[in-house]
Amino acid sequence: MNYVFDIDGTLTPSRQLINPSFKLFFLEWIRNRDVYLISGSDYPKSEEQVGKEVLHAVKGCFNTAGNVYYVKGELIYRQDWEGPQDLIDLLESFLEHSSYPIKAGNHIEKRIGMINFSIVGRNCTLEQRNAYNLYDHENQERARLRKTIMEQFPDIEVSIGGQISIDIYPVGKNKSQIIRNIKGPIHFFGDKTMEGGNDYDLAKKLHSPPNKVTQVQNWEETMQILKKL
Ligand code: M1P
Repeated sequence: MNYVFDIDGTLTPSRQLINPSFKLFFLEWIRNRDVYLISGSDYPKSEEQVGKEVLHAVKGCFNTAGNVYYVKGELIYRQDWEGPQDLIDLLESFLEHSSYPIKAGNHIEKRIGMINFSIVGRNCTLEQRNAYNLYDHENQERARLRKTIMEQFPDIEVSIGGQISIDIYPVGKNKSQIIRNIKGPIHFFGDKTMEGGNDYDLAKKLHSPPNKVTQVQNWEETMQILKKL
């Protein structure tokens, strides 16, 4: 069995560092197992969050929704994508018209193969991040942005990854694309496996045996489950 873990919300709190005791446990757990990581974030952020030891202990790490692949720190492939100018204009108009009062900066982040967009901005503090997340739960702002983009750009797919942002990429260039690089059955752990979430497309392809999907609420639940495996 291959084990694939999402990072934010599954192995760490969103955009935060891995818990030190969970890290020790996880390093031991992955010994002699075929383990891969997948994130919407880029490789440097994954390294910052889980550390080099974990990234080098797993078989491979897929980043920016599988548009980049690293094995033990070595870049294996990358698929670039420049979003069209019309899309950038639309994101800028969302920013201008959102009634959310805090705009902390770094709202449109171009990554390899995708664009990450956030109304509150990636430069927000942890407090601002949590506050936006609460606002979004109540107002469903990200779900509305997602719907509008997908209606206006049929070749583009949008998913809601972590707490404050949406991930935007060409249709099909979502996390499910990593399957072709992994031989054999896959047990996938993710926190956003519901429709619209950024683990959904991968989870959908793995829903029947011999594959398996486990949806978790947070890293604590992941740890409890791994202890029993
Ligand atoms: O990996 C999950 C998500 O983590 C971050 O989301 P947010 O900043 O909204 O909590 C982003 O890196 C996002 O791209 C990614 O999908």
